[in-house]
Amino acid sequence: MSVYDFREIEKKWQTKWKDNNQYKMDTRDESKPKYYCLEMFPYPSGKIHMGHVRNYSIGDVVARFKKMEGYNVLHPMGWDSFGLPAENAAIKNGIHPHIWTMSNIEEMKEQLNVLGLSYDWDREVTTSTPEYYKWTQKIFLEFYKEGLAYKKNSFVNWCPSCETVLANEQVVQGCCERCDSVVEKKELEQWYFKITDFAEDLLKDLDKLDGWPEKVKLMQRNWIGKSHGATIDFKIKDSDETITVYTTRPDTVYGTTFMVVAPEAPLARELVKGTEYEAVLDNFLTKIHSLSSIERESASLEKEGEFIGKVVINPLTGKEIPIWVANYVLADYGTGAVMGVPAHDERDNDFAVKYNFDIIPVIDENDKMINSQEFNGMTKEEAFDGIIEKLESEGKGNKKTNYRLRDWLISRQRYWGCPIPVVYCDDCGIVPVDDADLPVLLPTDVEFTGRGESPLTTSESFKSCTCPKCGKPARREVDTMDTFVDSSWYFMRYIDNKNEENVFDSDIVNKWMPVDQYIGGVEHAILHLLYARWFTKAFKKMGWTVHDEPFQNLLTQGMVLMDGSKMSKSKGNTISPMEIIEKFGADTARLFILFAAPPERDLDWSDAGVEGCFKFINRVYRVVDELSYLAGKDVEFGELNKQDQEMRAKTNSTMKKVTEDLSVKFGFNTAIASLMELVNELYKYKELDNRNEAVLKEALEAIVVIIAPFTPHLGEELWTMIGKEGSVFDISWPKYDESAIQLDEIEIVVQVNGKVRSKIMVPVEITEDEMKESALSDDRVKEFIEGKSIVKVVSIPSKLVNIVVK
Ligand code: ANZ
Ligand code: ZN
Repeated sequence: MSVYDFREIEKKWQTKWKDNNQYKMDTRDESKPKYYCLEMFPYPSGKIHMGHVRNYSIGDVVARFKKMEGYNVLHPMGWDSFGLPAENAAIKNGIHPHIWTMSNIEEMKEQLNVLGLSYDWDREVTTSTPEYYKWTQKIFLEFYKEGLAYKKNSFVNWCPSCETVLANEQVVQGCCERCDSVVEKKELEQWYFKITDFAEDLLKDLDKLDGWPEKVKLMQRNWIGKSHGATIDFKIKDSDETITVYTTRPDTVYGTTFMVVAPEAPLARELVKGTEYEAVLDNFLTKIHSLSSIERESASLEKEGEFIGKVVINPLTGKEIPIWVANYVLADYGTGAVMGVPAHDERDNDFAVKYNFDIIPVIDENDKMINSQEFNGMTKEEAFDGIIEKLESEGKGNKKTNYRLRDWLISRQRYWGCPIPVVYCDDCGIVPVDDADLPVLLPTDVEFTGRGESPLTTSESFKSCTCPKCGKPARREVDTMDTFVDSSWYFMRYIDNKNEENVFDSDIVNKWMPVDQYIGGVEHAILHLLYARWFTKAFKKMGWTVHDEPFQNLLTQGMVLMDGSKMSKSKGNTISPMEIIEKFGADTARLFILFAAPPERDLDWSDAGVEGCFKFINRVYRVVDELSYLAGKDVEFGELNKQDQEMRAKTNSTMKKVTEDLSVKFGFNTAIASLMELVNELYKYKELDNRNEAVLKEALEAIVVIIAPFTPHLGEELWTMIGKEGSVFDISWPKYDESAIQLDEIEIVVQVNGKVRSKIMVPVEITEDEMKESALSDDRVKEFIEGKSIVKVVSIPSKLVNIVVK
């Protein structure tokens, strides 16, 4: 008898897989249908954590199962390897970010291999290598040509500690997502991607994504934030100019008693130009700049403002209304100007109370319009349409939909990112780098001090260049791109990662996209997915690809918790995957993580659970070892007795359940649970004196095949032990014998007071008492007997239960 030596087994199979190129696949092989299984690629921090183990174990089961189902499976892995940590390491330890990154990648790749993941490493992409970022740069230039990348001067979120610009989404409640410092505002010229051009498509195409969790689609919808309303023009008194506001409540226009403008908006500056109010605005700006964005956007913000000297006229009432600047108006939403309706808007109300503006209600308690001239008596919905119509006919406003979505600010004042491939020439302005000169390489002579603006400014060799257009001395762009740019198209590069001529070959990408199954953390539910969706739409518009959406199905896996809270370094409640693997092996780690909870739910770490899985694996190993003598034996079912039939039924119904669990939903935990039952049954059955060896063999093979995708090293080992050749992953997923299952259960009818109320499945050999019990505990039956008293229960064996209640 041999013992389960996971160290030897796992090493052995990892080596074999590597030597045999087991996971190499050919995207141009058309003999099978394609299946693209993708897990979110990691940032190479150097060590994998339990979240990775979970994410990648799920993906691995899907990939292995789909392959056995007969698909040509693309299952790649790579590295999202630009980003701040490498640069911080350089500042702290003086290691060049490239060296730090590459050594982390090596370490992490080793760890992923130790987990037994079925990646085709020939398709690996590393976003920080010139081979990859050359194409990120090419994409940028194509976007620029299409007008999808542009530069603008604007107030940006500035983290004083990271000394970098942050995108809105990197600001969490007014603080830097990375270091928690309070974010400030700073005016800079920045590159943007015009994602708002596709706002409507990004919203509407969510409806096509049946395979996405509703909650993720909702988060995307909210982020895009479409609203319906109107723009209304207010004429400035004694001037030809007008101020346009965006409102979602045109029905309240008669209740407008003031106008408020965002102090940072260019409009505010224009309004005070050349007047004594210039100083007022300046003072006010200084005052609010010391306010954090948390405070600016919070509902409880103490509203503050200043009159800035001008008056507008309400287009419908002709009434004069003062213009103020106010801290609660945002410069980059709508038009940056708001009509103040204190009777119906809370923020406006706070402001009006503080500064003594009139509060005129225009809708009464019965939801009828008042104080609104000819609209009085209407519902607010009627007034909404009616007022827009009136404004439009008088040329004073327009119906308007608005999106909360902002363009994507991609400039970063950082070194370790993809250089933006443009130069600035005094004569020619912004000049794109020629394709032939790509990639614009990151220089190596850079100082990492952690201060000032982009570190690239410290490299003279990088900064000074010649203009591609006129040949005169020019300056190179010193900002790099947001790393979300790199991860917005990596899944297309995997398909054709060796292409040296182009970003990718359109034909092959069109064949392989969209990704059939994408798996990753819910923390990427908004930005990464939105950006990847936008890239996909932009590529389509440029004629590179044909698909509308990148990810057909999305699984967002739950977190790995320890005592109810997320495992995290800062909380010190982490378990290192490598320690677990050391102790129990990768197969046990994988099995536990797949068994402990459904994939989309949070999972509570349990040492006892891990040990339980280890014991189970040992149990499987022992029984296979014990029965492996059957390998060389020719056996036949012959005449089967009741117990043989039951064992066969169990084997085949388990096969059926696992197949369904894996192909229609991600029922890994339930699949493993039924496998455990099957193993228990086999243990009992094999002890019978008159056991049938063909039945044993059938059960044994089923167990080996079922366990293989979850615990691949063990699967291969057992496959060899039962006398099979080659890899278990090269076989077709076995079919089950439906006729063997039928025996196992029968359907019986349940009546309440003589009326058929339910049909339930029960084991063939059920006793009458058990039959009655099952009937009484059936959910549908319960509805009819709840709160009533049971007079009697009668039954006909294998057929019917009748419950009499009153
Ligand atoms: C008048 C009004 C009356 C408004 C009322 C609301 C309620 P959503 O729904 O989020 O799109 N608004 C417009 N631009 C703004 C800006 N730059 N900064 C701050 N607030 C702004 O919000 C649209 C509403 O937010 C608009 O409708 C406007 O106030 C305000 F009973 O106009 B409303
Ligand atoms: Zn020039």
